[in-house]
Amino acid sequence: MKHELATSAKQILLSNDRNGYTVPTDGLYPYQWNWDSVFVALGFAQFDRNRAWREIEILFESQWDNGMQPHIIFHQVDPNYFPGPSVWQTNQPNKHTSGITQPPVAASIVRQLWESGEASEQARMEALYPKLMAWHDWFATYRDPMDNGLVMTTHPWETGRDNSPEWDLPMSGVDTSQVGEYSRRDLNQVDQSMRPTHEQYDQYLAMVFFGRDCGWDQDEIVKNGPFRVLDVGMSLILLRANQDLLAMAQALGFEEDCKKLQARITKTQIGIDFLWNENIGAYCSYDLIAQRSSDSLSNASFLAFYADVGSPLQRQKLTQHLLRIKDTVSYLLPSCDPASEHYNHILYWRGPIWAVVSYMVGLGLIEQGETKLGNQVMLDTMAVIEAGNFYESFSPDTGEGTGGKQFSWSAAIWLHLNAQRDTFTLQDEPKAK
Ligand code: 9WN
Repeated sequence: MKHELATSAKQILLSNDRNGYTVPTDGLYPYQWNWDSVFVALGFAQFDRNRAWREIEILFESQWDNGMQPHIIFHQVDPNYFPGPSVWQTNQPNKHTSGITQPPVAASIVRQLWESGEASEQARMEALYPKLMAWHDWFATYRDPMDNGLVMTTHPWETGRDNSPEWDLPMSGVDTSQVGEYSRRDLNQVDQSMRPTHEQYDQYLAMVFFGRDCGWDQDEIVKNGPFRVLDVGMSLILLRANQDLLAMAQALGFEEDCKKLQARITKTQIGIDFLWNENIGAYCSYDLIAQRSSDSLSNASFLAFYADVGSPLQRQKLTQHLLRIKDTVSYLLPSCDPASEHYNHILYWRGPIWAVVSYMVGLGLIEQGETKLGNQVMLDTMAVIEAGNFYESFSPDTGEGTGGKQFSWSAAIWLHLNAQRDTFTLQDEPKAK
């Protein structure tokens, strides 16, 4: 059974391979996506390490000169996806990309590949290192408006958690009057009940048009863009990624970079308290335009462990939330709190489980000594993928697959976790005498 699943998972990655990069799924997402690709590398690493590195190397070939690593690389034109390159109009020399970024997971995965690889693979880490650093510099230059190490996002697509209720308030102010007619392609592949509404799509496009109309001028987008939100997910992912980049800088003996990275890490470790919402008992995203917390607990809030932040009391509040949620769903970890009025077990980022976020949360819990809960997250993640068959996401209530089928990152995360399956036990740890 496990052997057959491993064969299917491998097959999905190979069939979504487009000569060195991988599409998230055939049809629905026909291009290379940023954070999808770095997670996909973890899956390839189980059977083809060269291909794993290649995935990330090809991604970074399309990095912008200002350091931004875009969220989509349009390696060729495909009519199945909207909005494509002719809508984004990013006009970058020799590259066709979207105009926004995505969560900076890459440095953390590159560190894993490097540490688990042969000595000869160090050269590939070394070649990627300056590109990762340039991307992190871009975040520090353009996306830290409060100078407290928290990431400001300018589009829900940047966060990767596209229509989380966290964005409802900030999106409500977006003027859609100039959007005009367009034809969505996602609904040709996936039922509307699982996808964002038309109103949300109008808002997504209005934000793209703002960027396009100012020529993707970062200063303008950051100062006057219609969506300016401190994202708890990207902030915690960048904090972790800075720690992983620091480990690489230390190994390479880059002293100046070490100092710079350490200063950024410290800044975020202090700054993150700005996002702590005492009423909710969690870190929550924050709308910089309305100056209000989202008051919304999502799977990203639990990335606190992955980023190694939080006082003992804050961590206790987070684990209490997890234990409560565990009692109300069949599988951890839903993308939205099941107690929220917005919870819907099949609707995009308002309930379904995304294996990649669960993987980061599970890893953080295990690293920080919440082993049993972390193992539960990992086992549930594997269980839904096995029940739901490599879909894009999964219902926490029924385990059924939601969104796109034959999904690369679900296959990759399963391959990665399956290789460590025996380490995920649910027995209580023996009490110290
Ligand atoms: C927009 C590819 C991407 C993921 C995102 C997920 C979804 C795109 C969309 O698919 O976003 O970027 O069209 O819905 O939300 O996390 O990277 O899998």
